[in-house]
Amino acid sequence: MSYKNALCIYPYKKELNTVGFLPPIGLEYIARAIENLVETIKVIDLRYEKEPIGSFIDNDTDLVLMSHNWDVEKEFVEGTIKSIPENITVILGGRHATEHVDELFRDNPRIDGIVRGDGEEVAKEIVEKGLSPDIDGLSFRSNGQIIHNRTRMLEPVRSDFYPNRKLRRYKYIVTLDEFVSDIQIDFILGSRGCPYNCKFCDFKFNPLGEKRKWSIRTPESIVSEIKTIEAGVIGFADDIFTADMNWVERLCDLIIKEGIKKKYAINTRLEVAKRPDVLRKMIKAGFMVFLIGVESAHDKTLASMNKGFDTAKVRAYFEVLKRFNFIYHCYFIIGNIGETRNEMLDVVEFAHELGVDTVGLSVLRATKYSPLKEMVKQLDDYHIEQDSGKVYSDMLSVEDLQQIRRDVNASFFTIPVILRVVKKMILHRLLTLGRVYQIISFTARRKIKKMAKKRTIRMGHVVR
Ligand code: B12
Ligand code: SF4
Repeated sequence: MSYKNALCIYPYKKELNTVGFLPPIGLEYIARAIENLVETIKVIDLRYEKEPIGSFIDNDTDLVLMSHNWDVEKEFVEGTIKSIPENITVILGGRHATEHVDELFRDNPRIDGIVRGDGEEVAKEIVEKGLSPDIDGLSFRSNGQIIHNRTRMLEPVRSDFYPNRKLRRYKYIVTLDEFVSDIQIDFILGSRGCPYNCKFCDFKFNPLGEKRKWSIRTPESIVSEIKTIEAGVIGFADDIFTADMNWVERLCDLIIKEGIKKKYAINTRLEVAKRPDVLRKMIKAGFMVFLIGVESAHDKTLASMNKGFDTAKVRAYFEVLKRFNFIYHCYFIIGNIGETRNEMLDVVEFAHELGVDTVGLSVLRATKYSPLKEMVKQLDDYHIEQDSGKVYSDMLSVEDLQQIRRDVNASFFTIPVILRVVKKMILHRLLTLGRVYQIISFTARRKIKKMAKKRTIRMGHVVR
């Protein structure tokens, strides 16, 4: 073996401000892949660690494996890379690393190698052979040059292989802003890829810009992994969990048969409403939160993004969904091409009419491989902000769009909506009465803070 003592690092301090920390299962997959090849292995998550990085490195450490998924906290991530002693090989992997190979090598002389795309097999080969031109999917530094090896073929998701959660030093807890629950959360991967083709979406692409072939694990393997998980709430990291409802039904049957009592959150599509028989089983098996992309309140937008449904269908699907007590968290995009400010604000009324429980709002982004890039290029009045990829127009700047996003968010969360969510959480046994009181006072505090902030902004406008 070329390396014996590995340290795996998740190198962020905050990640997102709104949701709590979720476990870095990508890095834990890498740890699982090499655990039998090295003599020692540690996984540390810097969001939790109080001690400096040096306290986890000893004289024997010869390999550092780091996830680099996002373009946030640049200084902190780069500082961490810089602080690794010279004698240790530093390898990066993950989404951001895959999309920014050359920039990262240029700006960080301490990076020895970058793994592009899925890292399990590449990491294994690195431990076995060192940084070698034979390893597909690896870019590495050699005599002052950057060598880019061939791209690796994408493998289907594996049934026999789980992330290594045993090396975890922390408990991951459901958190929203300052509200910290006592509920443990974990993540699991049941499938990879997505058979649909929505135009704005890069879920279905791997970080190399290739459309990953959709593949699923056996329900048996998922259930046996679930049995190893301590947390009561599990999020499926799948791009789309419900592409094959017969598979979902088999999984539910197995969970019910095994008597497993956990709660699950999934990314899904509205078309699940076509199978109320499976929805009934999903409730029984513990499925609780549906994350659904509705994207817009307007037919012209839904058609242009190739979403596969119009607003009439959305209404019809929700008529079925409303019969089930899942918590519906729906994604909407602010800044859809061709929509006016008022059309964007229509999200509030549309979501209320449907019976959506919570909304996830994001400003339209054209990421590195997004087909949207071509679309925007053809339009004189639309542009892409360089670093963020956010799409804006001559009519509405990125700042305007962000304000619309804040306005939609603030108007959506009314008292009846909040009470419905609380009721559903009680039904799913996620909340006790004590917790309900805490949430209500937390929400009230948040609302008051927001109103105060809004007033300050308005006053700011008057002064200017
Ligand atoms: C869970 C999740 C989150 C969690 C992250 C939890 C965590 N700590 O990991 C949270 C909620 C924090 C999150 C936030 C965001 N997310 Co998110 N998220 C996901 C989701 C659903 C699952 C990620 C996952 O676990 N995948 C499964 C694991 C196995 O894959 P993986 O992490 O990629 O790891 C593999 C490789 O990358 C590689 N690898 C990873 N690390 C390493 C390290 C080494 C050394 C090596 C060798 C290899 C390697 O090997 C791993 C195994 O194959 C994905 C969608 C998806 N299906 O992937 C979106 C996704 C990654 N998120 C996305 C986005 C856009 C965001 C947000 C910007 C959303 C927002 N508007 O705020 C934020 C960004 C956060 C930030 N800091 O700014 C996009 C990224 C798009 C892009 N092109 O970059 C995705 C793809 C969804 C999408 N298309 O919109 N997200
Ligand atoms: S938005 Fe969802 S359904 Fe559409 S392509 Fe992306 S992952 Fe698939």
